Amino acid sequence: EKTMKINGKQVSFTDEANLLEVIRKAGIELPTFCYHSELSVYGACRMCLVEDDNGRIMAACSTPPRPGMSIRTHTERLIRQRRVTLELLLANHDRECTTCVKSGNCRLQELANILGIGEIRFGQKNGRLPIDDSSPAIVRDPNKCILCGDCVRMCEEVQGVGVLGFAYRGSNAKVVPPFNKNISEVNCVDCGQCAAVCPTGALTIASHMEKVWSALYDPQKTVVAQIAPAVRVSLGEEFGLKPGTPATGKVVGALKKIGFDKVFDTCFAADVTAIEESCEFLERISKNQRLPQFTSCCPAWVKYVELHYPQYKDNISTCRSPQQMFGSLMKGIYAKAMGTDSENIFVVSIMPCTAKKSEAKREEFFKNGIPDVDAVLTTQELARMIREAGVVFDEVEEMPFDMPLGFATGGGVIFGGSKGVATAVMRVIGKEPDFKADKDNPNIKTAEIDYNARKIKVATVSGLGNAKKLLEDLRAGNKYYDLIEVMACSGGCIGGGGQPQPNSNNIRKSRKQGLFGHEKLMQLKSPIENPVIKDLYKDNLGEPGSAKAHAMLHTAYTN
Ligand code: HC0
Ligand code: SF4
Repeated sequence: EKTMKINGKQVSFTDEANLLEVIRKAGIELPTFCYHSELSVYGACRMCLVEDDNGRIMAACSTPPRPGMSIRTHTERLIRQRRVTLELLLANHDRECTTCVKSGNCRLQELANILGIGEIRFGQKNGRLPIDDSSPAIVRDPNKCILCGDCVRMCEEVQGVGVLGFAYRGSNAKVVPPFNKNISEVNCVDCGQCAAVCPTGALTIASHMEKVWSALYDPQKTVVAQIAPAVRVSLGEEFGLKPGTPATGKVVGALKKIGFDKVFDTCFAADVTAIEESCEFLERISKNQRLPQFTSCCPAWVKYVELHYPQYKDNISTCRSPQQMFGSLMKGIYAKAMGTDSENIFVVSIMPCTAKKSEAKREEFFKNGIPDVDAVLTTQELARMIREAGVVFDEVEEMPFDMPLGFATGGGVIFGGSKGVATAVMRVIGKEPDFKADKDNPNIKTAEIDYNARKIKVATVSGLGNAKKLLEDLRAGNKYYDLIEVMACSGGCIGGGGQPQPNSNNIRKSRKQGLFGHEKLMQLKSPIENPVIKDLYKDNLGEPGSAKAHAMLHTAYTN
């Protein structure tokens, strides 16, 4: 164990990567914009400056801790410097906080308050840059960018997509897509991870809240919600619950208070997905065709393959995602049973995800000009709507999901964390995979399953950067798997771009524990045990994989 002095007190440390980690572990908070433990160190925001006994000033994030060091974190000089840095950032920043969606959750606003910035002595830059709202998922407001580069590094280092970068120099520097194009014109996959790390309102989520309010106010419309698996263990964070606390009953209760007519569970549709996907998988295995089979429930992953690895398009399962299966079943079968029709039913998904907004708009998922899913709210947007409606979350009475589309098995619930989809698909064929980290790449988890004298090899991976490595291994013939689950966000949907911020590694772990702990309490584990789905096949679809099931639950991705 090594020791150093922070503000005159001895502090011990071990393998912390930098001074900032040691300082924070010692219970002292230093402000930062550009530091994220999962991204490379950029050292550009100059907020985490510290001073040694010789008056030397250094950025804590980019200084390795050394035994015997003695540093101070809050001297008069440091505080003055931080204030000037922040004032300069604010001078270049659109300060219309009252109308900014990020207000109350903005790091710039928070630090201006903590550092006691009362006035800004520098003149504001003239002229406003246009807002890019071309993407169905993300809105980019360059007037609010502080050039911390968090989004650039997230997109490049973690997601391996790389559609954001720095352009121009000096006071004209900007973060933009290549050639200053709009987001919709570049190879963005809508995962929203850029917005999840943006400390200000420069990258935010395209909102569907107005659309949903209008439907709720419209007496003609029957408004139904479906709640994604990952939302139940994260929404509570917006209202002071510990990350990972399951709040399913509260979410249902809150939606009813807001005015939703019915509240159903996406996990029900996830059960259907697992059944259809395993049927498709067994068929491919028996014919030895289009293997490996890739899961298709993450739309950012589907778009990633379409844009970046089109040679693998046929490997994607033809199953629609649970979100889209739900929409199709709701409008195609259950609307009638509810005494309404597909024109008057308005389906709202509550998702941890920004890419689900673009998925719902894909032309494959429209029938006669009507979308199967009308609006997609992220967890963040739902929290806003709850507040806007004056609903006190603490006091909301817990309620059960409505039947019949509110009944799910544990297999459907675990879809929200990585390994969940592949596990549920294997449960349908009667197996429980035991995933282990791959020895060559610990980010890939694999399992082998004995099935009819054949070994089935399953792999799961999350984070598109990790998926890219796996694809490269497949392409080079270094690796082979039969079934591959890919979720674009680290840890799966629990780490989605629409989840409450922060979305750090530790918080994701808690959400995952919450979700998998919640599934332990469920009586039925395998999707094929779901009684509502048994009836669905018996009364409507026939067998898994039937022509009718294909028409309603599968697709051909046409892009
Ligand atoms: Fe997911 Fe899903 S698990 S993608 O991450 O498959 O968004 O939570 O709703 O559709 O079920 C997101 C989460 C879902 C879908 C499900 C799948
Ligand atoms: Fe959306 Fe989940 Fe895919 Fe992330 S992993 S893009 S939250 S579906």
